[in-house]
Amino acid sequence: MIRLDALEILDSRGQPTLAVAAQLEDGTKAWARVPSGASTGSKEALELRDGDPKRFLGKGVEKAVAHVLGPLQDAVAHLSPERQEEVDRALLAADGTPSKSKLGANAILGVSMAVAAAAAKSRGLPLYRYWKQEGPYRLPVPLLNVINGGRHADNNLDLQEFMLVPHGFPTFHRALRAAAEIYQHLKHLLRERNLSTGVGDEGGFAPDLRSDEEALELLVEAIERAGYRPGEEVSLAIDAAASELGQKGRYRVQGEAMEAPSLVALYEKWSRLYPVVSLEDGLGEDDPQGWQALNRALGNRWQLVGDDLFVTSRELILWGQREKLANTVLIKPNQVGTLTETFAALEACRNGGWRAILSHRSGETEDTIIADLAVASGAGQIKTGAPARGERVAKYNRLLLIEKELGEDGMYAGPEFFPR
Ligand code: 2PG
Ligand code: MG
Repeated sequence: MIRLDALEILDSRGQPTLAVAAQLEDGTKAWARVPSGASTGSKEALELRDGDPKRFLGKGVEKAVAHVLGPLQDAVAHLSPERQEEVDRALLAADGTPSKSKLGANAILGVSMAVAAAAAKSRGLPLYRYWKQEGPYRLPVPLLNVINGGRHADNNLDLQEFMLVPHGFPTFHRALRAAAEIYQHLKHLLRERNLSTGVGDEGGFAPDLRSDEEALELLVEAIERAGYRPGEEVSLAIDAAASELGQKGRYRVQGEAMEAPSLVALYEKWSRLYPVVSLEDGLGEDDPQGWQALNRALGNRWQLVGDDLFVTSRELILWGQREKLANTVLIKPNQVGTLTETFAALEACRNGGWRAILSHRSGETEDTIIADLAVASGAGQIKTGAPARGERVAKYNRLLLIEKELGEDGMYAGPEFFPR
């Protein structure tokens, strides 16, 4: 037996989102909260909004709440909470559309996650152990977004995210400490140059800079000031979110219009100048030829990550593997809408010899399920914003706790994933 509850709450941008609870026969009740993206891929499952301009400027989620309490409740009422696949199949059947547009992927994912959380709690297990009973466990390398641009900030940077990758440390907590120290040094550096230390949606600083390259330079300088070795201990990652930079293989970067080959050449130049190890959405979701060229040019040196390109869809990942478009996938449960489909996407990565990165959304809550997912899946990487702001550090703090809980049974993935 599963009894659902649902509530409209606020996300980190102050927009409404959904909290869903599942209560089981033994009385156990657990809540899950659903995140929300800004730079969304066009093939993502549909996030249902009320569209009533009198409430939250049209962004209310009362319909999604009603769908949880009505049709989704009916679909799962008599199922066993431990049978996640059956639960998720019933949710999909209740919706019946490929994009989950009838009941809303936010409503569906909320139920999917709440059921898992309640089942784990009723067994007295933390989620990561509920999903993976036996160790050893892998603690993920965090990709920390410390300079925000694009759709996540009102500054002049075209690219959306400039991240620290503290891979060269023996433990997760030591790696996180390095990133937190670098973040503070970066703040001082910006102040000294009279640049803004205001932050963007994911807690990274959002100054106006002369160019996107200057962001990379600032990061290298901040790493050095903090006393770490760029490239050896701490490297860089970029999310260009290039679907936002143009259409049909034409992009606008640093004031210049260019086609895929010029943008690939720019990335190649950066690969010689800066200690970058990972590039996400370097090209648009509608430019597979561009991706192939990028993969040929940099695929053996950089992690090339598809976010808008694959939207956590197993089918699209398999297509990407056949077409040799990338080598890594960003995994966001709310792009696809159920935990079962999220696991299927992770499995497709593993089977194809690709990497996977668990990821937050730019609109987040205090929910920490992606931290547990990262550990349970052994994906080895997580991207969840700056080492600042409650909704971001909630995930990092959860990982600190898991690491402590695991002791000898937990291994930091840094040296394994980014040997330098
Ligand atoms: C991204 C995400 C998260 P959003 O593009 O990777 O950083 O942003 O949630 O806005 O899609
Ligand atoms: Mg992205």
